[in-house]
Amino acid sequence: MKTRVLKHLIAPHGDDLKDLIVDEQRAGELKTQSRDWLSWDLTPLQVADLELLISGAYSPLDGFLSRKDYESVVNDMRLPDGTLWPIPIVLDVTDAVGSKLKPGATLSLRDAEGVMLAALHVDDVWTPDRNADAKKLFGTTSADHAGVTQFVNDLNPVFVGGRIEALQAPVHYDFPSLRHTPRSIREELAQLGWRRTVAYQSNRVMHRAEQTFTYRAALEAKANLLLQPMVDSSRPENKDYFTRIRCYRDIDKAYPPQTTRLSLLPLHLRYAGPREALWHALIHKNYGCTHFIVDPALTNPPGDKPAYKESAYVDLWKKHGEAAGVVMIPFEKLYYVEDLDEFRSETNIPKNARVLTIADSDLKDRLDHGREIPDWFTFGETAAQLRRTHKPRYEQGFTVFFTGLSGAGKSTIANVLLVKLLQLGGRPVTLLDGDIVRKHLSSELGFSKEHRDINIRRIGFVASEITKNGGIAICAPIAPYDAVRKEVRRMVSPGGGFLLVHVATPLETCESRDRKGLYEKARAGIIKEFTGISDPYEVPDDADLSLDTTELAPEEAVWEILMHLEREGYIGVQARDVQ
Ligand code: PPS
Repeated sequence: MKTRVLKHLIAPHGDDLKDLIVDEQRAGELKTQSRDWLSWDLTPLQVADLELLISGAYSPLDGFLSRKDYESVVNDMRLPDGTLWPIPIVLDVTDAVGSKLKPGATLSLRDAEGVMLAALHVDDVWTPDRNADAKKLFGTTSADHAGVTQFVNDLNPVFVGGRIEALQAPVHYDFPSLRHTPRSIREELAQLGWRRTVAYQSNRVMHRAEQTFTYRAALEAKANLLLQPMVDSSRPENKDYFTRIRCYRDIDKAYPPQTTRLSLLPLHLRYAGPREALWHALIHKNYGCTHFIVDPALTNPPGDKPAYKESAYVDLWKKHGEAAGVVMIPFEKLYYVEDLDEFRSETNIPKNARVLTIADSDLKDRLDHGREIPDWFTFGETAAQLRRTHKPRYEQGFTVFFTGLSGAGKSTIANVLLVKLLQLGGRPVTLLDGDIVRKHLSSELGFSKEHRDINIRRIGFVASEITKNGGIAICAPIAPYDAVRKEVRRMVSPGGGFLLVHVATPLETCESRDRKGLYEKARAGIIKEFTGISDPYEVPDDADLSLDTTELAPEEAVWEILMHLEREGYIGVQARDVQ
């Protein structure tokens, strides 16, 4: 009965939907045998690939590609038997593990907790020329291309290919009710009688424009809609997928009842442009979809200029669309035409009509400052979800990071700032002064570049935790190196504000003060590697404020910092609060 119903659906890629989970008896055997096997702890990307292999989303693959398959995919976008498959699915391991593996061996694949998920029966172990292969896959070897760096730098050097026997799928505790296998989605589509289904895959929050586009696309294709938001948490920009998925859970209701289905896709992006979009289409076909909305923004690497033009997607589809067996629907950005109270594509906007859009940066700005998010732009539930996560700046945490020479006045200003912020109230304040940190966090460290960088990274980590949780961190180390200061900014910024204050008191002033007598010792060569004397200080080019204490009293310096924080919206300072 079930087979007859399923027949109405589009066939899986390669006609056979894989399911790599073995029965209980075989699982027991594999577990027992695994005592003698080598183990590999899977990376997040590999866990995602394994999950999609196991569930059949990567049908017709039944394991990680062997060398012959890999080369055929990289060179021709096809498996050796001619089946279209544009992206290589590989298991990359370290030299140490690779050197111990031979064809015929079995490798046990484990998740981060050490649970054995699958056995890999090794066919091939080889070291590919990843630079040459990146050129074929991405059309470039540029280090600015996120796909290239992921493939060339992030993957381990040795690839292992072979068939998979799985004991269990990776376990997810987040949104379990929204996770499905291609088989379960297919059964559901068949039961609902959906023969034609449009897949929409996205790693962004959907607003009214995207909802309208997907609704119209499904209507035009006389099809239903499968929304597949991605749950790739490997990159910082995708970290907050919890908020995204909560938004999707609500947006579901914006479509007519019984027309739309929501399911999470644990897929990691490769940023391989058109060939990746073609690959996504095959995955959606395995979920039972006949149409696929192709948004070039999804598979282009992040950057100002797209690496792959829209026309490249259309061209590749012309060449391989038939082999893919899925209809491509090019995504179109829609604009809100105020006079018509309607979304239109760029070519359909009446002359002189007032068009409204909100760019990502504008939306962030509105959230930062607690400004209105208009109803024409997004749904009330979506705006509320975004506000829950992205608090206005006056409720966000922040870090004030001082840098400057020894004796420049960092600690004095930091202490006054601490007191003023406590007087202002509203947030917990933590002072991470150079001396305190060196005593409690970095007591084993010296003053080599390597040790100073470790010290600053530790401070950055603590500051980012404090900031993320809504507190204020004041840091006051010398922090002489630019690169690690920038690293700290990148660590802290996603969770709140970051203000770099250069205490730019000149060396002569610091040396003439010489409160601790350290300069004298440094000049005499008693203290080695002393910043400004026998060790470098890289003046920041990205300081938000620069203060020279030769001319400023500590209270004046702190007042400038408070004014800056107020201008940026992090605090509201009334005169009585700081007097
Ligand atoms: S760093 O470079 O940011 O890791 O340094 P930091 O943790 O702020 O520590 C600086 C304080 O350590 C004392 N000290 C030295 N400073 C610079 N170079 C050398 N070689 C050195 N040896 C000891 C010095 O008192 C610094 O304190 P401040 O408060 O900056 O004067």
